[in-house]
Amino acid sequence: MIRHDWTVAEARALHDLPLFELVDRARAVHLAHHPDNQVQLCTLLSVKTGGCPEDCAYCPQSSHYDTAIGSERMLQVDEVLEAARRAREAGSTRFCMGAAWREVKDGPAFDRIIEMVRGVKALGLEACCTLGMLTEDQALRLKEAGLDAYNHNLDTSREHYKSIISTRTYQDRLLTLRNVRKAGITVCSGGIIGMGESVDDRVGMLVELARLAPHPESVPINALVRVAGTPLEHLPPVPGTDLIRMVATARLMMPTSRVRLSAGRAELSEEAQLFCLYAGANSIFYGDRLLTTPNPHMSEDRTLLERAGLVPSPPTS
Ligand code: SAM
Ligand code: DTB
Ligand code: SF4
Repeated sequence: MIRHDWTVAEARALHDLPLFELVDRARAVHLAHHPDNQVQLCTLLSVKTGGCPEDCAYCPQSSHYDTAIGSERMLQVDEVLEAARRAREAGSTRFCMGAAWREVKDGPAFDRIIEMVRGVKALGLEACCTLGMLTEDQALRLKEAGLDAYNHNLDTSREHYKSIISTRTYQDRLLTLRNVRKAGITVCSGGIIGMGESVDDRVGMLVELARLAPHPESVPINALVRVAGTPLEHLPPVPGTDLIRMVATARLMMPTSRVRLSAGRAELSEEAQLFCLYAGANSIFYGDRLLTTPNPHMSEDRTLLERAGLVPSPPTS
């Protein structure tokens, strides 16, 4: 049954089950709704890196913090399409373009994004963007260009949000998600664990995501990549079991969504990654880098999948 009325207490009761019981339940739901042994491979590319005016405490691209990432020029369309071609040749089916923007502004930069989306679609890939806040008109233009999905994360619970970001509100995020949905683009929205939040914050975020009707088609679960110079750099790493619990709880609450095991895999053992894929994750970021930080090497990921008998899922569009 698909539900949009989960309470934090209910979500918490699932999350806190003995691990094997939680995973057994999540696996049963997973098998009822998704083809077994398939993992969607998505490749990320930062098309505009650094210099972002927002103050997201986790982010190496925020201009508020002194990190190794400076503000770079926006990539040209052909540079992006070359990377997309390589991603397709490596077996990826979705290509996601990210920009370190607070919001999309109409004009030449957005026009260039539109060309990138058209080009990625012409290569036969699913196209996704993550560009910050969007108006309804901008979402419609992206849809017309063929955009399949828009990533815009809630990141954490409504309560914890204020301790992580001061330059925009939770409501701003929800409004953009609504604009994306209205334009007929699929929604990709999830968050990050390991930012000093409580377990109630973690499940509270899942409750907010599950409140969206329909549920987001993809739910990325990131473990914080602790980047030098950001306010969160000295937080402790996320234990693998915490990620497994988040993935399994997301799978139980949003049975038909793709759950993506996202940032943080480079610090996670192969066994913990496989446990997440067993517990309901069915998508990963594939490529040697995420946006600005390292991801496991593609050859390592291929080996991991092959050893486990997992195969890339076919494109859905
Ligand atoms: N600027 C746009 C925005 O914030 O929506 C798009 C790019 S932003 C980098 C996309 C997402 O990456 C963020 O919402 C956050 O969830 C994730 N992210 C950024 N830095 C991260 C980090 N250090 N560790 C884990 N996830 C991170
Ligand atoms: C998401 O949830 N995780 C990705 C993607 N959506 C855009 C981004 C992770 C970024 C990790 C830090 C970096 O590489 O800059
Ligand atoms: Fe900017 Fe996005 Fe990074 Fe926040 S997460 S600082 S909005 S690039």
